[in-house]
Amino acid sequence: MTRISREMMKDMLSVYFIMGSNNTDADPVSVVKKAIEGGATLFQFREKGSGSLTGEERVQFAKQVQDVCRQAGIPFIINDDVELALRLKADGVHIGQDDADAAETRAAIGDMILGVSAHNVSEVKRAEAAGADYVGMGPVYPTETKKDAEAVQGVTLIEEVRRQGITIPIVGIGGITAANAAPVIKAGADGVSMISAISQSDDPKEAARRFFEEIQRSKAKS
Ligand code: TZP
Ligand code: MG
Repeated sequence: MTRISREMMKDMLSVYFIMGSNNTDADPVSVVKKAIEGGATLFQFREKGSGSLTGEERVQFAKQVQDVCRQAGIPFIINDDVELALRLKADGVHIGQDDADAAETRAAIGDMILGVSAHNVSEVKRAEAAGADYVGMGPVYPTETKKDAEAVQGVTLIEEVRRQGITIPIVGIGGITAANAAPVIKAGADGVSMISAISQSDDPKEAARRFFEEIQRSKAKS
């Protein structure tokens, strides 16, 4: 295998759906299925926080979701668990600043996709140098989903990263809906990621479809 190209990565980041079983009251596997039917382009398995599955139950759930992603041809990324990602032969891993060292993670996963959360320009530069394929930046808007999220930053940090000529693929995160996604792309992001706007929608397929249309439109303009 070889590392994913930047062009492909930027395409995949368009509608990056993230979810764990505790982010929905519906059947989580069917929510993922519907999100992909609607247009999600990438999926992150993020099974953490109160009420989340643990141990073998978590692993079995991950495998089910991975199957759904495989059948749909959508890459399956695992949040913060290199061991599980290697065990399941996932398509990638996403780590936060407090989770693991990005360079060590890159060494452990070979050419799998590596995403790193970054909250300022120097974290973006370090992630890029350590071999990240993309950075997640946020929270762009206020979020109810991540209780320990950093301060809301709007789109100014994404603009600043691009102003400095940094070209790593970027995905915005935090409180993003189809209605407020356009400024994130305009600022220089290659896509948006979301949990609740899809996972808590009564119609996850339609919610994902709206994101997809909005992002296609915004990318065509930028
Ligand atoms: N990291 C920063 S904000 C956030 C994460 C995981 C939560 C995003 O969830 P939502 O529901 O899309 O605001
Ligand atoms: Mg983390």
